[in-house]
Amino acid sequence: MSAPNSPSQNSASGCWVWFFGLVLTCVFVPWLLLNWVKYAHPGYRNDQIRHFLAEIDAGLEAYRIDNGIYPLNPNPEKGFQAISVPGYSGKDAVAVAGAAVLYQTLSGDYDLDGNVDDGETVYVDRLDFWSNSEQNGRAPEVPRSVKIGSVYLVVDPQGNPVRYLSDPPGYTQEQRKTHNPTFDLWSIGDGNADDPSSWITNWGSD
Ligand SMILES: [Ca+2]
Repeated sequence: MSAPNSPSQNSASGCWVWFFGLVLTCVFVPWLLLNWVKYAHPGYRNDQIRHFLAEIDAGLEAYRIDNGIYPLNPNPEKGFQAISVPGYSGKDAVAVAGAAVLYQTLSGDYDLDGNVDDGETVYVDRLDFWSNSEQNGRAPEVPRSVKIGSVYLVVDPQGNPVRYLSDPPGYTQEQRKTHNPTFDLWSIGDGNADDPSSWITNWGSD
């Protein structure tokens, strides 16, 4: 039969319980709360997406000033054939192809080797694949572009391809496929491409 703990032993174990309770309350719970707000709270997540889309929007405006036109997707010069992205099909695939168009026209990696080309204009900083590669040791916490198969894509802070459509100039209202007379730019938000209610778009509800 073991001897009962002395009052000093009970006091010491009580101190440890109290100490761990304090650590749990003062360190772990705030850490958990902070990460929930940072990564899971819809408001924070949507703000991140809006800021990123605003960067892309500004890059598109700068591109138009230099080139007189927004990047087209799909492109009439290529027979309106959308770039094929593995894993996407149907109407959404055309919009997803816009993520490849945005990459090629805004990142400065026009020849699509993953690096910014010499002398090429960068319309959106750190959009090229190399800048987002862990191999360079300075990749952002939230990747801005990825490679799927052989296709480079601009991705939103949730990791989904940014959707982009732009009609050729001269389209009438009847011919137009976009909501805007300029371009449609959007994120599917929480990842459901079939539920427009979760999307973050550059057009209002209509
Ligand atoms: Ca390149």
